[in-house]
Amino acid sequence: MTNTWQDIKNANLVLVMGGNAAEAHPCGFKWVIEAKIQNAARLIVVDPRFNRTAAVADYHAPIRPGTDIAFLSGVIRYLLETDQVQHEYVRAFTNASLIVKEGYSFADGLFNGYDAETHSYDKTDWAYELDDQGFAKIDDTWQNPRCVINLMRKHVDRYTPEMVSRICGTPIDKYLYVCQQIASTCLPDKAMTSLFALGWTQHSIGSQNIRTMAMVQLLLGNIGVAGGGMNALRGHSNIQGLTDVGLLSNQLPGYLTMPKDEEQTFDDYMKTRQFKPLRPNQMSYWQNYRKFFVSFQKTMFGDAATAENNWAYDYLPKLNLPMYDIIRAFEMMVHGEINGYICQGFNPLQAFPEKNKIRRGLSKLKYLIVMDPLDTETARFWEDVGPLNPSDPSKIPTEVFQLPTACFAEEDGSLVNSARWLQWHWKAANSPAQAKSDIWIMSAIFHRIRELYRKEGGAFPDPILNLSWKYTDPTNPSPDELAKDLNGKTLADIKDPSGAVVLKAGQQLDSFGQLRDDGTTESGCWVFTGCYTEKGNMMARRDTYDPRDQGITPDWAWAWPANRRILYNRASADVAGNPWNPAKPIIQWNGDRWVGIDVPDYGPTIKPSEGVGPFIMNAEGTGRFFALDQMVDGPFPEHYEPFESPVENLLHPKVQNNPAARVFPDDRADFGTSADFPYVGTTYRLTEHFHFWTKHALINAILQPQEFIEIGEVLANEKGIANNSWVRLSSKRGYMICKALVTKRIKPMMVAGKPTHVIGVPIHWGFTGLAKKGYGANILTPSVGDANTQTPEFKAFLVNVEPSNGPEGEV
Ligand SMILES: Nc1nc2c(c(=O)[nH]1)N[C@H]1C(S)=C(S)[C@@H](COP(=O)(O)OP(=O)(O)OC[C@H]3O[C@@H](n4cnc5c(=O)[nH]c(N)nc54)[C@H](O)[C@@H]3O)O[C@H]1N2
Ligand SMILES: Nc1nc2c(c(=O)[nH]1)N[C@H]1C(S)=C(S)[C@@H](COP(=O)(O)OP(=O)(O)OC[C@H]3O[C@@H](n4cnc5c(=O)[nH]c(N)nc54)[C@H](O)[C@@H]3O)O[C@H]1N2
Ligand SMILES: [Mo]
Repeated sequence: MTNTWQDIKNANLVLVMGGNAAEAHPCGFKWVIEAKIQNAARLIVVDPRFNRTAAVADYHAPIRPGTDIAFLSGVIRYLLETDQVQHEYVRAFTNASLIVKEGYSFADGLFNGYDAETHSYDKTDWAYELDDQGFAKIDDTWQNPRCVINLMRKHVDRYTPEMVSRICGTPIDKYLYVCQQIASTCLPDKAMTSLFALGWTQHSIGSQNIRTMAMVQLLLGNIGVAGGGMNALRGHSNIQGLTDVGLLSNQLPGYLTMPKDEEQTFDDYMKTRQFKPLRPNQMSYWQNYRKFFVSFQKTMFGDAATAENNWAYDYLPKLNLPMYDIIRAFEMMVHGEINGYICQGFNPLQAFPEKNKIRRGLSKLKYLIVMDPLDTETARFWEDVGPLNPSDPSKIPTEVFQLPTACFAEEDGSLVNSARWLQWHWKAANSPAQAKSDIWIMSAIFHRIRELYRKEGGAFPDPILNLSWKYTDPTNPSPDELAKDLNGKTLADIKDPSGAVVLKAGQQLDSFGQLRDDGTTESGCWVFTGCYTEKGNMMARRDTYDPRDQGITPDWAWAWPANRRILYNRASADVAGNPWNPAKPIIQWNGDRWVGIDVPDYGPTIKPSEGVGPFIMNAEGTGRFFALDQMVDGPFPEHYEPFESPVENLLHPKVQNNPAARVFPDDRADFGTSADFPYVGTTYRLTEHFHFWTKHALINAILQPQEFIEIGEVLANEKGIANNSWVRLSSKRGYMICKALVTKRIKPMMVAGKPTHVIGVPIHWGFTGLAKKGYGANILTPSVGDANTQTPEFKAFLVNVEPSNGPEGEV
């Protein structure tokens, strides 16, 4: 979230599109209700289904899964056509006026630089025109046709209301009503918040879905202000923390990035990371990359990271692919390229696409280690492929080790929530029987591996032998010690230019501004610096003090970065530093400094006249309509059909799908067509279950005991399917037999002139636990990765449905 949960109450319009917050975030959703009560906010839901959020909304507009870019590009066109944009904001805080290089172009569904063989783009020309000093050229008059604003206008021109309606299946009047409502927040004192989750991410165009809405929000001046923002409602309690500490294979902690194969030397690595400012006076905060990186290496390798060995740069692996995501890991297993797998707090047999492929992969492993408090389907994959297809374990060589772990409630620690708050929690119970904490188990594995390297040498033992491990109890580092590591400390006395000691050696740091690139500081994750200081554990703070009652609670836990609650808050004030919305100011310039209720984006004495932009991580200091080379599939978003779709791409039939999405060759053969599978399947969760674990709890198992699908009345009538009867739902990849819930909440949509039916598939059932056995939704879903993140396309695929006699006959 750019903003916070509490801040939602400041919105005038809450748009839930690409998620189902009432169902999946019922606790945080109370702030939407507060917005309605306290601020007379309207709630609009754009979703294929009339879901539980729609049930309490002021307005619901249906949309075909996988078509949000068309919808939102249409919104951008509408805002520009009707001139409902916040002009001063757009000019000051976005890249609208910057001039794009000649080489950039877009035609017939493809951007320039496409290589059909590698399914990837050469992004060199997705850049600004630069002047002699290396600054981006600018045209404040917007006359130059290559100004970002003009290129954007041209790009979205094709998304007329008629075209949007034909692609999305949203009736024109409903679409235009949503456009009007969104446009009403272009006034400086009005804000819309965008709440989204998997309805946007789980597509082959997932990242671009989000970008399109970010562009809408920039046009409206809704980023950085109270009640505004791009608010990703995140999943597991600590999934935000997972991204922050860099657990994705292409990341290091704090959004530093893994070295690539072609970056064999430290100099090569640094060359492309310390972005120089692209406009005069801009911060371009990544200029400090070296300080963050060196401090990280000091945490990892201690005294073994020295200036002489380039801070142990050689110890880091070099990535030879964009990333080793999970779909790729299973692709490699299937081909025998991975033969051991440690599966910690993860149930891929249930959670990942093409269940049969996941199972094939697991069946080829030499060993599988499962660290989980529960008996998961993945740990028992050899027993059963679904409830009805017992397999023959004697044919599966994989040796499975189950290591029972504690769960979060049985340990101290911190969780990072969607609002970037690091909240400390305290152990509530001891773990049962032989269960051990993840930290204990990981430490034990580490010590044994290090012992083996010590004894046997091996190809390159240095990183393992020199890993810094200075914990009081090396067999079980305490959560406090680990948290202090992430925060960071001084390793020597730090002196100012006059030689006076400003920070003594061994002190916990207060802010990442103190980090150095000379080896005198360490920090495991620079964005967390400030969470555990000499004053103590800031994450454990529980003061509800809220100046101005605007949902900024500076003394409740701690938010990264720098305890800033609303990112880009410099943009909450105009060019001169006066709040756009005087009723809900966040920060303002008082003539000497920035004052207000939140921590400003940059130093409090930097004058507005210096023109430093709020988007300090971007080298030009502005928000981006044109994304430069940051997205692999285009600097502007473009509508592509899901890989399984009931219609041709109406904009450019020859480029049907995202040309840069990731599909492995074998998986292409597993796509079905609408001739065999005429309906759109989409998968989602229910309030009563948390994925695949709560079926182990009796109460939840009783609340939602059995696998079912949701199907609209029209289709049910056509197919002779009665409510609560058995059906067989199939895709090219598999089938499930389950109960049908016939509902008014899903209606056919007119797409490209023909009625299109959506079938809803909740995801929660499997073959362990107390609920009735189920096949699991992912028996149906395809292996396709979003071009930028490789998130699977779980939300739009093709299925068929038929009445069935139920599972009995097949057992
Ligand atoms: N009770 C409960 N809460 C949970 C979870 C749980 O398992 N149970 N899981 C947690 C996790 S890990 C996550 S990631 C979050 C997920 O939170 P959400 O993303 O809100 O959850 P989903 O149920 O996947 O809902 C997606 C919504 O998007 C809609 N949708 C599908 N395709 C499209 C599309 O193309 N466009 C639009 N506009 N909408 C679409 C679906 O109809 C559905 O209403 O929930 C978290 N909260
Ligand atoms: N078709 C379809 N598939 C989906 C989705 C969808 O919308 N549609 N959503 C996707 C999403 S967003 C997600 S997040 C995934 C979820 O997929 P998973 O993360 O695989 O699902 P969970 O059941 O949450 O599994 C987490 C496991 O962690 C264990 N656990 C809990 N606490 C601890 C702990 O402290 N230590 C350890 N070691 N283990 C612990 C739990 O017992 C549980 O078995 O599913 C994905 N799959
Ligand atoms: Mo998730």
